[in-house]
Amino acid sequence: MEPLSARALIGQLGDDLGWLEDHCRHRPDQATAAVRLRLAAGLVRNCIGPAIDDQPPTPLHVVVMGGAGAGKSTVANLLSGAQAAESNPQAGFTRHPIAYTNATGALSWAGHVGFLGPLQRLTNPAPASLDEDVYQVRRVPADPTTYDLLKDFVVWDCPDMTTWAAAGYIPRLLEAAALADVIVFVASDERYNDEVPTRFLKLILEAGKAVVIVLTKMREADAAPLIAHFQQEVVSRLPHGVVGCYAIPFLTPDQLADPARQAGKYRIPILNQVAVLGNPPATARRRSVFCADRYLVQGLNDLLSVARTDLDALEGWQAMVQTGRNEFVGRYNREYLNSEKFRGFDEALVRLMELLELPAFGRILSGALWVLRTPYRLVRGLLMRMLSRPEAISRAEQPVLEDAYNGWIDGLRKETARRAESHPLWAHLSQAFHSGGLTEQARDRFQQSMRTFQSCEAEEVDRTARDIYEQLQKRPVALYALRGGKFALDVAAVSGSILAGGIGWQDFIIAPLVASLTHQLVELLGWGVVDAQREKARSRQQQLLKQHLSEPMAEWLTKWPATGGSSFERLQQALGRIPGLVQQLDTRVRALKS
Ligand SMILES: Nc1nc2c(ncn2[C@@H]2O[C@H](COP(=O)(O)OP(=O)(O)O)[C@@H](O)[C@H]2O)c(=O)[nH]1
Ligand SMILES: [Mg+2]
Repeated sequence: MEPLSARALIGQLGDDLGWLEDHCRHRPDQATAAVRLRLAAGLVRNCIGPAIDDQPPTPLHVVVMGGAGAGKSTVANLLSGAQAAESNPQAGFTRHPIAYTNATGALSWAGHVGFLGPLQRLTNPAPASLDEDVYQVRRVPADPTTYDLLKDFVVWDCPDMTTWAAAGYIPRLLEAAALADVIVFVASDERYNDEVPTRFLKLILEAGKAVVIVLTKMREADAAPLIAHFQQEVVSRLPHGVVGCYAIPFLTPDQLADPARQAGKYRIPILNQVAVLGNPPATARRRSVFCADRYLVQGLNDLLSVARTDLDALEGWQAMVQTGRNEFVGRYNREYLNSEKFRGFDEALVRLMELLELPAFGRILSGALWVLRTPYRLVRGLLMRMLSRPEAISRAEQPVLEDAYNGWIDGLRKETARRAESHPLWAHLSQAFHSGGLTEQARDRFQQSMRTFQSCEAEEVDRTARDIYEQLQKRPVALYALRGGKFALDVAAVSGSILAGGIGWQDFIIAPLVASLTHQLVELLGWGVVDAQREKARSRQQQLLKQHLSEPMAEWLTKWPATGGSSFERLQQALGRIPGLVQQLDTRVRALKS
């Protein structure tokens, strides 16, 4: 794969992962996979992307996440020092990520290409409950009398982690999670170990994020035991990465209204923890980027395994096509090729024997021998006619091919229909066979391939047969030696047997008999040569069938689901491309070290 520019790389990888995510989201059993893919795409776009595109490390991003009503907005206010986030008793109030930044800082970080993926930045103020693929940035005026985290950080308030299904607003919160340099995970006393938020927490830790836990709404006296309990029951079972665990007991309305001044006791330790994690910013950002990269590289197989069922189905189709192909070839052999006589070769034998006769003056001698063999020829012809069984009528090639092909396609059509319910690939193929034109397209292909095959085949058989005598014609020395040899054999045999028995009437029987025997011997040798060539032609023909017909047809059928802009084509593209893109990304991230 060509090395891409940082931006092209981020764009392409983000797209491919995003496509896979989308692909999984529509499968009921692949919600987890969709969540992971979205996080991975987010890491590429929001975390690694800006770093390899030479963006400055500041501001860092601290992202507040947690279950419904856990107190996320309250904690976001605590961090930013103002009551900027709408905390609301209504569960699921916040529907898109909201960034709190200081009043004067540049917003160039939000302008990086691919930032937060499909989330558009709202340009006009809107309530947190706006349920769209957007994010907004709210400016918080600095308060010189209190600690100002917004100097170096952007604080993000997020929608609730209420469902593990990657639908609705969940992808939005994953997008923000991917961006984070620090995650503040909020859990309330009463629901500190809810299943869904804890699963998200685990995922975020797996992605290498630094996590600060904040437990809320307990009685002051319960704070320490609750933290100990949480550490033991939850944190100890999670991957590493939880850097601190803090409690914010029930706040009074005053404290809620002015957290910076009234709730400093709880606020300052958390701010200190976040600030430490972000100091110096370049190191903090590098850590986020390296961890994200490691997650992608190490988790790649896992991420791509989401397409396992699709790949299984594609492989199942491939195997089905191959089985059909073997049957096609087997049937062609059985019903045509094995019984094909290649008549052209009989003629070649006649030509070969003719060649072995002496030319010119020798023809007279050959002629004499020919006359001598007359009784033999007559008897042989008679015998052959008596003995030869009526020939099994071998079928013509074309209908055999057509039938075998129809069998192949019918088999595929039936099997795909049978499996249509089990995977979208089968449904796609079955539909294509029945009404999507696949049958017709395949037939066109087949006809085309068959024409090529047959023309190559005719030429090939003809050439192999011709070769039998042409090779000899081209080598006059060998030809004369053979002719001479045959003649010498004839003469020696005839004269030898005459001399042995003495001259007499019996020679009229012996001479033709011996001349016939030697001729028959030579003809048998000729048959041997021709039969060997006939077999050669048969196996060449098998090769031609493979080369021009069965193989291209099988290949075309195998690839069919992954062509024509189908989702399987996109799937194969994505799967083929992602590993190389991740490798390029990894190379760029490693280069950041120096
Ligand atoms: N009294 C009191 N109410 C709280 C406290 N923390 C959160 N709440 C209330 O709990 C509700 C949910 O809090 P919020 O921060 O909006 O939770 P989110 O849904 O996670 O953002 C709101 O009505 C808050 O005012 C607290 O410490 N004390
Ligand atoms: Mg909220």
